[in-house]
Amino acid sequence: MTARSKKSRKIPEERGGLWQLALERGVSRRRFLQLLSAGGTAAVLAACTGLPLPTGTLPLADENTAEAPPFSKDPAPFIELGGGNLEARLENMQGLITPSRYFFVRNNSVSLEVDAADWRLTVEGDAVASRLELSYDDILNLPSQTYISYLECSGNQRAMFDLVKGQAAKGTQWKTGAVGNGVWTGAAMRDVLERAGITEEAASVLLIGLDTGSPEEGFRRVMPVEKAMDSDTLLAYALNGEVLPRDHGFPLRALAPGWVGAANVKWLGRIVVSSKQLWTRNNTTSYTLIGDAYPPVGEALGQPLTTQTVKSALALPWPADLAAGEHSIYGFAHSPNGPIAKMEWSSDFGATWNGSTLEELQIQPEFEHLAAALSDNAFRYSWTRFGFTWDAGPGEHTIMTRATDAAGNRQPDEIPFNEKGYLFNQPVPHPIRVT
Ligand SMILES: Nc1nc2c(c(=O)[nH]1)N[C@H]1C(S)=C(S)[C@@H](COP(=O)(O)O)O[C@H]1N2
Ligand SMILES: [Mo]
Repeated sequence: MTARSKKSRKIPEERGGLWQLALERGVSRRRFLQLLSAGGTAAVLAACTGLPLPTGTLPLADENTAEAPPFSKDPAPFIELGGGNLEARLENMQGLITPSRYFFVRNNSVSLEVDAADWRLTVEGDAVASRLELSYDDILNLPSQTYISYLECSGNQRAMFDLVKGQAAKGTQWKTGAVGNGVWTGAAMRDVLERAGITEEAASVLLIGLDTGSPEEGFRRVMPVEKAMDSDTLLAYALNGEVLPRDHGFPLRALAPGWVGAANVKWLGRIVVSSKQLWTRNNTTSYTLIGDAYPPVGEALGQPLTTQTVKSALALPWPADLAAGEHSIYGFAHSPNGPIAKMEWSSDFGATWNGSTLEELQIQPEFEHLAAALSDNAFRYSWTRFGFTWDAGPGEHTIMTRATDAAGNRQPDEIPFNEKGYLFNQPVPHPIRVT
């Protein structure tokens, strides 16, 4: 018996999160070891969830020289916006958790295919004691957390600058579907930074994705050390109990709950911890609020984005077609500051507002098997589903919705313009034709 296989016989006790997950799924110790030696940790995760291995872990066909397809998932249920962007249809989402087949994708280039066996995460920079290199197994061996969080692109609802305010903003013209709500599993980013010996001087944590195609070498986004060291910020390797799909960053992505989508770097390969405030394209010209209302900060042309804002949308096609009569209308609302406390809707452009029912934060039957794996307080970053009954009369209508979070933040009547169209959160007048 080789040293390597001897070592793997002892693994379960040290496997922490993954072995725990296997136990919860009723995978025997023997089967766990078999899976581990045959297909590595990805095979164990796949067995735990009863789902096939992600294509990212399968060998490439030899003749596969054609240009890589931009996505690994079926684009059919989405609105294709061109480039690497798949907009979700909220009306497909029948429960609290967004199935990954309906989860939006935002790629600055294409979905990268990474072999987890060769992949390493490196942590370096002048504000760590020493350079650290971790394998996929090393990451899976760290203590894990599982919680629900929404993930939203800062450009979600960008089309509304044009459609609602009459001033078009540059960028992908998302309507309301650049958002989803997932069950995420991962290690705390803090644990990895501490293992590298992060120092008191640390100021910026630069996350670098392995995808090229963006103007800089890899997709780069700077995170302030406070957010990187927040115990809720994850290095995530599973979505909805499955191995993280390739389109969402297999093998590892950052998860920065409440923060703009761009902070959640996919196909993460390098972390640079710096004692200086770092500036890159993605916190100076992109993912930055630029406009009269946003005085420049540091080397940025405006205000670099941090958190998302309180927001809501109806789960209806755009425009929606309904038959005259009573309808149950529903939608989703979210805030980076915790739960939604109040929802209102208006069919007269906000002249009068009506109360809406907030649904209990509860996992739908499709994902009930994940309930046991949830950490304490696992719904704190979840979106909320809301609903109301609308008696539709024939004609052209609009319905607006307005969310207020538990901290008292309400969607504003009007927001100032910014050149790249980020963080639109005025109530959206959703067009509905009734016949
Ligand atoms: N490496 C890498 N990470 C990335 C991106 C990217 O293009 N490359 N896009 C970012 C943006 S702008 C968003 S909104 C989210 C989208 O995550 P999703 O595609 O999993 O929904 O990923 C972020 N992480
Ligand atoms: Mo984004």
